Amino acid sequence: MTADFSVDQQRRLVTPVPGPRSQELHARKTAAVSSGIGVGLPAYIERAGGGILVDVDGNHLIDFGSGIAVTSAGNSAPAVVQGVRDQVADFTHTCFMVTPYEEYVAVCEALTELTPGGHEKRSALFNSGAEAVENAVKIARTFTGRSAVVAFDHGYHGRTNLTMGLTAKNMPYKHGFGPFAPEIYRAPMAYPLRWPGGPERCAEQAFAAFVDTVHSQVGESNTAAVIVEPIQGEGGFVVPPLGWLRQVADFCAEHGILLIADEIQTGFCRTGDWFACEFEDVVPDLITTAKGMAGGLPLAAVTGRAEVMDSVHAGGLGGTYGGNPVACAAALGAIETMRSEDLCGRARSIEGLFMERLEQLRSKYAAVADVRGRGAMLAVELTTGDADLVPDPTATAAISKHCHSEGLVTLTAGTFGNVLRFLPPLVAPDHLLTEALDILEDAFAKVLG
Ligand code: PLZ
Repeated sequence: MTADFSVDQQRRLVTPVPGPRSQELHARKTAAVSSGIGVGLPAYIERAGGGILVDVDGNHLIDFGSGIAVTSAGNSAPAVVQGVRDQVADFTHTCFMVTPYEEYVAVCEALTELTPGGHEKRSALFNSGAEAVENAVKIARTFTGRSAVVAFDHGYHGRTNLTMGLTAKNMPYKHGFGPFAPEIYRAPMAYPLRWPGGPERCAEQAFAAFVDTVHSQVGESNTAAVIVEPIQGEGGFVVPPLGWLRQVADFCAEHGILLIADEIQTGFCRTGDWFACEFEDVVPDLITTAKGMAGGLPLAAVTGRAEVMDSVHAGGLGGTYGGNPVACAAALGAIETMRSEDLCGRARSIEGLFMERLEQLRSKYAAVADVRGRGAMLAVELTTGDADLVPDPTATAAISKHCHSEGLVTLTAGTFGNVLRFLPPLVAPDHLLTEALDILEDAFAKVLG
């Protein structure tokens, strides 16, 4: 890998985290920003690159979050910076629907090439993941002439009204924000650790339960789409057992139901492939992408079969800023970086490095009920250590907090708040990852020891 980082790749703490300047800014935040916008670690960032975030007090923090799986190709990655600089100097906006430009088309061409399946495809660009999901549902309804959408337990698809309805978890995403959009149904998720019949029977039984939901509660011929994250993100990095996704895809194909793969978190090399569906050779009808695609600028897409995407009347899709030229230039830079640095391969080597250490934690602590994930999307699920798998969100939060105080930015996830998840930038050098895993090990000893 080319170590072309503008920021020194060393952890360095010069004040407690958060330090005094961050605390001052946080007081201003409290006075000016809605309390509805929560903050995980109030260390205010002024620079970042590689695997390091530099805060306003001068602390160099190791980044295990990538801004929730966004800065996979790096923070201010050189090709992203160059693309954005050039583009912002040329023009910042025309609205593609008014007078178009090449960068939008080039991003859609890249999506055709990179997403699963060799069939003819089309894409449409949007600003956020939630917006992409909303539009995927619109497109699926138009194409099929059906209205119902089936999502899964523990699924996360966004915070807009339709996507809140698709999202499973009440607190904090949905609580008090209803009523939600109609014609959304939920099937059990193939969650091996927590499947009542045990992990061995999870694939088969969860598939049967899914079929039963569609058949008896919705009706196959009323179902426009099934939306699934190939590995669940906010829901706790739940990895369904091999074979389950393929069965779901085959069932959808058999009944004319469109399969929407929500790869907003899993996409763009994160799981060791360009897209997580590839692991099982599943080709979705529609795929939603965002996050890692544009190196931190807001850009999202729906990509799908040409006949599906072209079933929508002209003017039926769009938005003022969707596919903004600066965001598209950033995406072209991020994609170029993923290709030239083989970031899919890098994600797989990160998996190897992490898994060895995480498995050690599993063998040492009964509270570690599961270690799972793929590529650089990895997690540990914590329980109170008994056979009932009672979730332990308190220990999870305490471990995360300890990591924060040591300058390691960690995230939690899961319906029960008991999953520590790891999403390092794919360009983070090994020595930082190793040091961060040492910090994590100390945090486990301190909290669970
Ligand atoms: N689908 C699979 O992971 C965004 C949300 C963080 P937006 N996940 C991070 C939060 O608390 O808001 C996400 C996702 C999957 C859709 C989305 C939504 O993407 O760009 O946040 O709208």
